[in-house]
Amino acid sequence: MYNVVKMEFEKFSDNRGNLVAMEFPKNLPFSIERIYYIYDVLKDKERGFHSHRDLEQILICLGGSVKIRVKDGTNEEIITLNNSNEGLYIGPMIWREMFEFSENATLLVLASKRYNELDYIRDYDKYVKEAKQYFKNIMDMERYQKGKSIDLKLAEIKDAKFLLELRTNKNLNTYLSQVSNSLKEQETWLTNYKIREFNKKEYYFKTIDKNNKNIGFARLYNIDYDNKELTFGSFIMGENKTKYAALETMILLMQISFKYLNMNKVLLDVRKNNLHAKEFYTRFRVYKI
Ligand code: T46
Repeated sequence: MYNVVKMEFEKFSDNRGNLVAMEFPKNLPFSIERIYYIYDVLKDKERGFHSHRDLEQILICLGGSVKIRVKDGTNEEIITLNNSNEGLYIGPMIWREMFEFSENATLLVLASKRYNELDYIRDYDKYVKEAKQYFKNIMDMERYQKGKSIDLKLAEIKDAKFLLELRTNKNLNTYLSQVSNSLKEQETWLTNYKIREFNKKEYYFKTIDKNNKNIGFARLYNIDYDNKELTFGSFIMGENKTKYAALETMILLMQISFKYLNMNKVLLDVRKNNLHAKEFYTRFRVYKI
């Protein structure tokens, strides 16, 4: 499912109760231009039945519960919102239907833009056509994700455990920025990454072997579509890596950068003392002092 992520907000709890704070860019992916809320919806009433072309929103059920059916033109999911510190991020080109509002349900919506009727697509057939075109790009990228001995997959929130394992492994993490030992933090990082990915700002790939076993990660970021350049980095391979895993990951990501993303330049993010990486890139003849 594209452009939809469930978010969990930190709760400050003490003997007086709970408080949840949302602040851009700390834990919100966009700055809020509009807020509205929906309440007193009768039990059998359904709302929504439209998509937005540009708008990003976060739906939070502040009391009671509500179900949200989301569609991306190919896939469909139903998400129940019933927790005041949970939000549902819905990005552009997602069809949404809200139903089964419980008594006293209040659905708060944080929106990235002001109200604009022209941003709505209310005709479902028209939506499916536009959505298939909109998400075609990301499906096209899958062509470049198949190597000889490994495949690439876009990282998912459920990869947080493996990511934490690698990034806290002393033998592997010397030249990467340190992360805390918290699974929650890695999940939050991946949640925010997913939203950057949906907005085509960044791509984080997991390398797996042909038996679907996790091997490592690599990232394309600082994507500058105007100047046609991006950065390759956050490259980490587990101790079980296969002989050509690193090489193939690199080649596939170069194909994605140059062929799929149409870049002219890829910058390598390598620390000065990382001799192993220098040696690796020298073999490509891309490293020069
Ligand atoms: C969405 C889901 C989750 C305004 O004048 N300003 C506004 O900011 C909004 C949101 C609505 N309106 C007017 C337009 C309609 O005359 O309020 C009326 C009801 O809106 P609508 O039928 O679009 O409501 P829902 O519940 O079907 O959909 C709303 C949002 O419109 C939509 O963006 O994603 O909630």
